[in-house]
Amino acid sequence: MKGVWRVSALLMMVAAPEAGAHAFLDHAAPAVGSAIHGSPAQVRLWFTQDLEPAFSTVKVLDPNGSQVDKQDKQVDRADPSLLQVSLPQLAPGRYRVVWRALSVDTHVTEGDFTFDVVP
Ligand SMILES: [Cu+2]
Repeated sequence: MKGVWRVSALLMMVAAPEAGAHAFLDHAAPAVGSAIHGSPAQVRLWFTQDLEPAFSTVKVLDPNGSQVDKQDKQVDRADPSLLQVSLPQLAPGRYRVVWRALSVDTHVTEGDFTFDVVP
């Protein structure tokens, strides 16, 4: 699989025995490590648990590390396990999605992954 993804929940799994209940990234659109033709309108992250909207964040960084999303991140009201942010038109390149999720179980997980925009 291309691209890179990291999740730093290991520490918390040791610290909290009910670690299985954390909000882990289930899937995303664009998918983790994917290459997509054309610029996506938004990035959507589905977690394994519902999120606390006020403390859950997602940023999209361009190949220079600059934040390019519209800074309008939100947790979907109908599906509180879905965190999303919208994007302007993106030039071809590798983008990094950096997320931090506060689950309704009060635990925090964080991670990042990349996707490629190809012409
Ligand atoms: Cu938890």
